[in-house]
Amino acid sequence: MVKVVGLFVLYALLFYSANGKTHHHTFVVKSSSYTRLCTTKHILTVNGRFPGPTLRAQKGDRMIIKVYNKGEHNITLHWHGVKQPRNPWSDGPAYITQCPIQPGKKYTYRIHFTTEEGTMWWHAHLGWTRATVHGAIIIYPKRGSLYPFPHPHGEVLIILGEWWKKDVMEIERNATIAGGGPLISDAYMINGQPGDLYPCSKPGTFKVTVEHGKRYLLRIVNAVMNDKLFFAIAKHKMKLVGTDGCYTKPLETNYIMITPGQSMDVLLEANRHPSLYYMAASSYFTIVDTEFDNTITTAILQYNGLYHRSPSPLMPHLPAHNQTQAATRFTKKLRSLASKDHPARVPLKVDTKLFITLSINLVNCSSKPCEGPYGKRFSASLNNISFITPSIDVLRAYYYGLDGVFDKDFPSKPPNAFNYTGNNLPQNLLTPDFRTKVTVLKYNARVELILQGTNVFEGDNHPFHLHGYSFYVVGWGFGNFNPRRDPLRFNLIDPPEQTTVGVPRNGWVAIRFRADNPGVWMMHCHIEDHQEWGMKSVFVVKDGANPQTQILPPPHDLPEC
Ligand SMILES: *[C@@H]1O[C@H](CO)[C@@H](O)[C@H](O)[C@H]1NC(C)=O
Ligand SMILES: *[C@@H]1O[C@H](CO)[C@@H](O)[C@H](O)[C@H]1NC(C)=O
Ligand SMILES: *[C@@H]1O[C@H](CO)[C@@H](O)[C@H](O)[C@H]1NC(C)=O
Ligand SMILES: *[C@@H]1O[C@H](CO)[C@@H](O)[C@H](O)[C@H]1NC(C)=O
Ligand SMILES: *[C@@H]1O[C@H](CO)[C@@H](O)[C@H](O)[C@H]1NC(C)=O
Ligand SMILES: *[C@@H]1O[C@H](CO)[C@@H](O)[C@H](O)[C@H]1NC(C)=O
Ligand SMILES: [Cu+2]
Repeated sequence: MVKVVGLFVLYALLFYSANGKTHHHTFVVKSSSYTRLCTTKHILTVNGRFPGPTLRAQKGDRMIIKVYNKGEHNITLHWHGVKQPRNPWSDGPAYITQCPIQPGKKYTYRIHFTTEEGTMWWHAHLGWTRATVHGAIIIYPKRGSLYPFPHPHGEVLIILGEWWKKDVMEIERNATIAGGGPLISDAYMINGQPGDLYPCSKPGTFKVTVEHGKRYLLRIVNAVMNDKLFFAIAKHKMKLVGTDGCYTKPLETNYIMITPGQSMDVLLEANRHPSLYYMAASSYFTIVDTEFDNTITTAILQYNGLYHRSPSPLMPHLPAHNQTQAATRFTKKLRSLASKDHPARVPLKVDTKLFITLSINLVNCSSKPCEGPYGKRFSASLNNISFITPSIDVLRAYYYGLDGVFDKDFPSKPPNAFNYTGNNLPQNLLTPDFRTKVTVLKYNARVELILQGTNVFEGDNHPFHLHGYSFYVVGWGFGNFNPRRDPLRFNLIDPPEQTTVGVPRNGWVAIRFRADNPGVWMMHCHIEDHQEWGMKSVFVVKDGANPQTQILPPPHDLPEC
């Protein structure tokens, strides 16, 4: 009898921990009125909120999210950094894994949190809708397990965003027609608020109150469209403990550099003189002679207590916008935790090697003069392929074997070798090839991917995001990747595990992952401009031999094109 009860308890525990809890949410996408920078405008929101609702769960839990599109734009939602094992149907990128949810229509996303732990986020994945349709995802350790760092007294969510006084959908439309760079933003924001340094913004400035002597976990998400940011807190050091939903070795730092798409968890000890301190963010921007949003967003960290007078908050030191040295001084120190409970499972052997160049291109205009440099249009490419978005999704075409939607021969290396990071590159490199090509990977392939930045037209730091996976950043450097010398320096012990990595301007990164998630997964630059110009591609990961390693069947409510 005792044995039976014991077995039952064991079974119940296993069942419970294997399945977790299922959370239900309803997301109503609709237009709402918001006033920022002295101007009122209508923006697309979820449930009328900006930033959108925060999703909270524990590792192993599931979520069912019913989305109703009551707005006037097509939309899809993506769960950024969540692997969605075997279920690309709920991943979200428009025309890659689903057709848009059209105005008046609905779709239910099914999310399964498996290995992720920490801060991630969700956002719309169709053009510029993500400028205002985004929010955080927080995954706590499983019941009965702890953080791999001292327990914080409280947590503070910091969502970095970007604001335009004009309508973002119209800005996108205009830029697409004219072929130039879109209007730069009027402000950056912390939790939807520009902060004290912008007009009409002071009363709304985000403020957090802390107790002296306590420890806080800051969960930072970069949800801006086009800019990498430096973020710092006056007089306070931060201790980085996680990136993109994976733990890191604790890293003490005065500032972080965070690219669009990345999230970072940092510990803050409230151990300074009780007062008011600014948290602030500004752009890390490396392209010369190009206009960018050179403003600073602030929020206030206030110690609880009574002060004789209300002091004005101190400003932190933020590196200058072009301080690549400061950016790399931070990123080069990132290491995964690689502990017994959170091991680094880096593929030590590789059977699939890919080498992909990242270029910004310029193409001739067919009719009227265009607004890009030299009267041309902007474009962007991977291995010289500028991705043409198909009119039905790649996943459906793959699953049902529909012909004519995509080709399977995305090149595994650049079609022509050249000095990728050279100066004054020949003009004929400017024009890419416009195609819808995917890379097919065998199930469980051990993949090494070199992402090589190029100086075609202009080099930039491109934050690359892979859907369906996390990957290990085993190496990086400036200049051209050297296949003989550079692999000797790869870190196969404790490389950072990420889902978005900034490829240094005129440099490269090497990532490794095991292709153990069958499906159709997008990879793209998370600078919105670049991805719209074509700096994106798709991996089709084939099914494994047994049903547990195969893609799930499509849901019955999948939107139609
Ligand atoms: C878009 O272009 C039109 C026509 O040139 C112009 O009137 C409008 O102000 C532009 N909108 C934005 C948001 O730039
Ligand atoms: C950064 O820009 C400033 C001017 O804004 C310039 O003086 C400085 O040389 C630049 N530094 C680097 C590292 O490019
Ligand atoms: C683009 O236009 C330039 C100038 O008219 C011309 O020299 C060049 O051959 C064109 N390139 C392509 C790819 O058509
Ligand atoms: C490539 O270009 C860079 C920058 O101009 C230069 O320093 C380097 O020597 C070139 N490499 C080769 C192999 O030509
Ligand atoms: C890219 O493709 C275009 C069109 O096929 C071709 O003209 C150009 O030479 C290619 N560029 C490179 C760098 O391979
Ligand atoms: C919305 O999506 C449908 C299906 O793909 C498409 O036919 C329609 O043109 C889209 N609407 C807009 C405004 O892009
Ligand atoms: Cu980019």
